[in-house]
Amino acid sequence: MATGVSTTDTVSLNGMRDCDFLNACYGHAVRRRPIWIMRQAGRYQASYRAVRQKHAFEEVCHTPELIAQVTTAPIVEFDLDAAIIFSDILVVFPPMGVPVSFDDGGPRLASPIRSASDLAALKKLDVDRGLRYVSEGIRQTRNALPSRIPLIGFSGAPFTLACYAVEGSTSREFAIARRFFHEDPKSAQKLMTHLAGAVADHLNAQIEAGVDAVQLFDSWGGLLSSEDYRHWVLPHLHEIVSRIAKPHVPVVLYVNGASHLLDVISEVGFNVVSVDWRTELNAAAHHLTRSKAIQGNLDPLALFADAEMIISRASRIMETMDTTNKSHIFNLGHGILPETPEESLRVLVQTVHNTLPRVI
Ligand code: 1CP
Repeated sequence: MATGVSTTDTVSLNGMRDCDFLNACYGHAVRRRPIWIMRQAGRYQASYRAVRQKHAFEEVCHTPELIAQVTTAPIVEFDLDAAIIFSDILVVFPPMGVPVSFDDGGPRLASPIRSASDLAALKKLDVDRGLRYVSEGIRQTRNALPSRIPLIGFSGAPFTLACYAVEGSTSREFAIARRFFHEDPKSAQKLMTHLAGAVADHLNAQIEAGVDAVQLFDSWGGLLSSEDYRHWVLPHLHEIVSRIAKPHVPVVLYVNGASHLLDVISEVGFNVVSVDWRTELNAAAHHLTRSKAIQGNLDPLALFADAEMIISRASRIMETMDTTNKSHIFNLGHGILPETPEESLRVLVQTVHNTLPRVI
């Protein structure tokens, strides 16, 4: 099922008639090619590190005033064209009865879900009670942000959430999680259904609180073959998209390592698909027939090159996108790394803003 496609020439949401990011999501003309960066509020910023000196990560995530502050900072500091609400994909777990902590090795779940009985103990997500602080953070961020800047809400996609739920921590291959899908497919499907319901509720609550677009992060979806992605993931993506469908809230899907999944993903009809640096932009444009825009796809490590090389690589991405029939939202292929020089991001944003967008 296709997500809402506007019939007007420009998108008018929250008074954002001329919003380049939202117009690009619908394949409409833009004045300037929009750019935002996954994990744009994070440790590469001196201002974020200063906040984290005083507050633990969890405290920032739970405090609406701090959410508004760190979400707004990269817009002001780097002239980015969209903000993404400061939160984490794992916030859905504690209200389901699965505590999560964060240390230097990444997230840890106290009680991973590895059996039918673990699954039976999993609570239904009550967003109004359990994630009220996210909605309040969105409201305060909306007030703090310049009115021309759209705010993106997000959730982990069900498979990526299932990876963490079963594995209990991060992993390169998520072998424990993928083994669970093969060993106990019935429980795995139940887990996916449970998570898909939670994702839809969480995204709808964010839309109600005032976000202008939503992005689903399927960071580990690329670990699956296209056959398994179709079987285990696709029905749940269809369900989420149909449950959140609003004509003026575009839906973006990010999948890391999606080259082999493009045809499968295309069936859902996301407004925008965000791809990593290994995915060929021409191939993505060719296969994603139902999407209006492609987001991506500079390698986050490319921001460690000198300015000349950053400009050249960014320009090549834009030239390639201009040969396709899709709009382009500039982004990295994955989150910006904590050690990235701030100056590199400034060079990148300037390069994108100084390059004329293709006339549609
Ligand atoms: O020390 C710190 O400040 C914690 C680092 C950190 C940050 C800044 C974590 C822990 N989460 C976040 C914020 C965050 N996470 C955002 C904020 C908004 C923005 O982009 O600016 C977003 C969108 C996320 C999403 C997220 N969290 C994803 C999906 C995107 C991706 O990177 O693939 C995933 C997989 C997570 C889990 C997570 N949370 C934190 C870490 C270090 C991780 C990744 C662990 C891993 O590699 O598996």
